[in-house]
Amino acid sequence: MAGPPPTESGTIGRMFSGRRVLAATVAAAALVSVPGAPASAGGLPASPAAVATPHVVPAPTSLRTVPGVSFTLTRKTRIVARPGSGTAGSYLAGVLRRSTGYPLPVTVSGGSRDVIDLALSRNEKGEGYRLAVTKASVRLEAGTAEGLFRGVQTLRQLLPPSVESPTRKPGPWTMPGVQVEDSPRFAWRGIMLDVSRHFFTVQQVERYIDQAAAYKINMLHLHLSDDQGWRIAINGWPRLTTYGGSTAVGGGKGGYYTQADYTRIVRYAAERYMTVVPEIDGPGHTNAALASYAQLNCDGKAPPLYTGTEVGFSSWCIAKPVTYELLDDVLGQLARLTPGPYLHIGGDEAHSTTPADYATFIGKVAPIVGKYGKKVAGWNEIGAGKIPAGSVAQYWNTAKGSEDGTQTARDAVAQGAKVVMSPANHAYLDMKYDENTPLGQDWAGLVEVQDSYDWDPATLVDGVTEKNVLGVEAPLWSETLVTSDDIEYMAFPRLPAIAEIGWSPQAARAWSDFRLRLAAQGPRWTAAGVHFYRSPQVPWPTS
Ligand code: NGO
Repeated sequence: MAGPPPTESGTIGRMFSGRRVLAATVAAAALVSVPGAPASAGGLPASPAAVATPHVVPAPTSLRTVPGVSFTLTRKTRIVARPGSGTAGSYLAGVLRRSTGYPLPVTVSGGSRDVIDLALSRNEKGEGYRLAVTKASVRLEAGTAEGLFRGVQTLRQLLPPSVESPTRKPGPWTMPGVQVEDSPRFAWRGIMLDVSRHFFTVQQVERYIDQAAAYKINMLHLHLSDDQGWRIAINGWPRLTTYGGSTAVGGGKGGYYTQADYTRIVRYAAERYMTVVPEIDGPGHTNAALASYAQLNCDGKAPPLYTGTEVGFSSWCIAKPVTYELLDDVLGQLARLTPGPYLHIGGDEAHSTTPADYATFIGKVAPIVGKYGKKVAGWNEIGAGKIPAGSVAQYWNTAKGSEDGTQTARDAVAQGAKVVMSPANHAYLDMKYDENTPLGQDWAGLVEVQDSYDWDPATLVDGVTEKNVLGVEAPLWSETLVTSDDIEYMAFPRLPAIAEIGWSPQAARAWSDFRLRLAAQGPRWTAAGVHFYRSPQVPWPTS
């Protein structure tokens, strides 16, 4: 390899002993207070190469810079996407062509100079990848196409922020010489979007998918039904959407996905190696469906549509066979439309269902999910019912102090379930940042960026340890959110914090280091037109 041997560099070259990480963090703080600016603090000379120090989020397992080495994209650069590399090459070309204006042809083979070379390798597995930037080329290797796609997200962050612009910018397009080795801590790194309280179009969902994919998110949980709206067309039950989907919180016009729309979202996500998990909430949070069909109600009377924000007042009629006929159709159709292994059955806040009825309900619905070849996912409450081993319980209560949440999560684990961590006081993107945040709620407290970052999924709930945890997910509930700007303002910069918790080793994570790397994302979001919250906790670059 050309150039001097790799050295551990300030910000994210690390070995994962606690001491080592601390040293790296301190060095980072001294060297880079403003990302991209020449390092001069502490009397150190500015770097001779005008190439920004890499500030990658989520932090890779190891990143070493190679001093004096860099790679510059040119009009002649080619992207070589070798057989088996999936969408990684074309996705990268799509991002880079917009801002560079270069042709960047994608070919299946090619030379060794002026190329970005994506190849499968037996040395890597799963989502793991290895990235080497030298003077002549960029080489990305992974065991799977998915791994290459994750590596592409790291590669993007090595280029100047304006590379994220949707329109042509001047460059130069230079990356620092690096060697990266990386693989994720957790298999499930999710986002959830509530399309029920307010409806978001396919295009809005796609925009959020791309924004999340940049931080290596791999699960998209769609909250498709709630008291205020039913958002997925189900054959044989047209009123669920034509009536039950006709409004939203505050009385807006609502909306719904046809099955073709849903399939478009699933495909768009799959091209970004993101698995869709559809949620049909029950037995609570069911008013929109109950309003659509009188026969679903125990008293045979349909309640009115609901556009408020209270929770806990609705329940499926547990004793009526029609409830399960409906759910068989809904879950069967969703299973057919969803390539991913999970169907999410909700299960939260069933305050109008007796505990015995709740257990009956879970006992009837879980087998329907199994019958259609899928695994059960649900909010942690499902642990109170009988669920098959291999199910997923999503912990959403506030950390500590939630006896019920802790108990049901443990009950789920005792039945062989894994836990996805979404503690509301850390991971809920709909919580306000501070008392002045114009959007969001505060029932779980105010959640500033550091609150979203400083926790460990493996120690949050007593009795639920690392081996029980499948991953993390950042839910975005939409009672107060209407536009894509609203989504982005609540998700950025907290979503990257949750993404890093899901991806990076716990021992490698420190807030003092993360806030600097996060600051470097600001100009990227500005270039991309992402509307984000300029948290005072983060030293955003001023220019
Ligand atoms: C709770 C509730 C949702 C709300 C959300 C608002 C869960 C799992 N159920 O979380 O219906 O929208 O809080 O933050």
